Amino acid sequence: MKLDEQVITRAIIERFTEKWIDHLDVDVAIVGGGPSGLVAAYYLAKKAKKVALFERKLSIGGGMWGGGMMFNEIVVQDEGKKVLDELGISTHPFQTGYYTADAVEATTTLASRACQAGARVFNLMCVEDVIIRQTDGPESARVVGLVINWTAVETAHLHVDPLTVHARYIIDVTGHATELMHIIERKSGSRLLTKTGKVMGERSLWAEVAEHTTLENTREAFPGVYVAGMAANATFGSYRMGPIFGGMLLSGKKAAELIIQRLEDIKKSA
Ligand code: 48H
Repeated sequence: MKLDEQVITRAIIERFTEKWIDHLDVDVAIVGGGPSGLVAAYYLAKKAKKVALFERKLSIGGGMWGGGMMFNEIVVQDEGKKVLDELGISTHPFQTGYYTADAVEATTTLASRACQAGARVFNLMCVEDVIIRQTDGPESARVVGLVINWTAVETAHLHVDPLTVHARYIIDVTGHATELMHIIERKSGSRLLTKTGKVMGERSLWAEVAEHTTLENTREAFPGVYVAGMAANATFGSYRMGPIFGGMLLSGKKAAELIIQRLEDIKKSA
């Protein structure tokens, strides 16, 4: 068979454009392709929800590739192991209640399960703002979409306007930076659903407490926006946990379950 460069080029442009147009209005837009974002994408897509995940970097996986301090192994506890089991990721008992997993196997399998379940990943795109609608004054404000741009535009500080995507729900899984919640705090003119009404900030390392609070803090932090993973603790003012990943996995799963419930409720009441 003779290969035609024009066909190859057209195939890429047409297929990417189709994929993108098909995801301009989604059930859930996920900001960040770290472990919690990928797990959320997997469980949402598995329930046939339309999911677009935006990741600033070329590679998805966030902080999981590097394990702890570039030793590419991660640790999970009993509860976290269950999620790895469900996803088909091998775990190895270390001592009672602690398991390790190869960080590269964990990251690549998470990514592949999310994509194969139907979630669409848009890498090299960053979310630079949100779309907010108010039906009745600032207290009725709700995030209804994202403002996205190429990472290359951000990196090169080019003055190029962004494009948009609409979503019924959004998950901020941007990790330690909690980027979306900071933008919403700054621009919405409304309080976040935290005690202070603002991003409360991440506290120093305390693995035991942080792993529990990651789950408790996985919830709606502004109408239409859930926080999960490290961003959940940063938003609601709890601790970091170091390279134990059970909380991240369980948090992504919990965010997906909460949103699935909300979407089902909307469907029933329609
Ligand atoms: C597009 C963006 C944007 C944006 C950021 O940091 P992550 O791995 O986040 P989590 O919460 O899934 O996992 C946290 C974990 O990796 C970790 O850091 C832990 C457990 N730390 C404990 C400790 O004590 O240090 O992934 C976030 C992803 C990254 O890939 C970013 O590039 C991406 O989000 N991202 N993508 N638009 N505005 N902001």
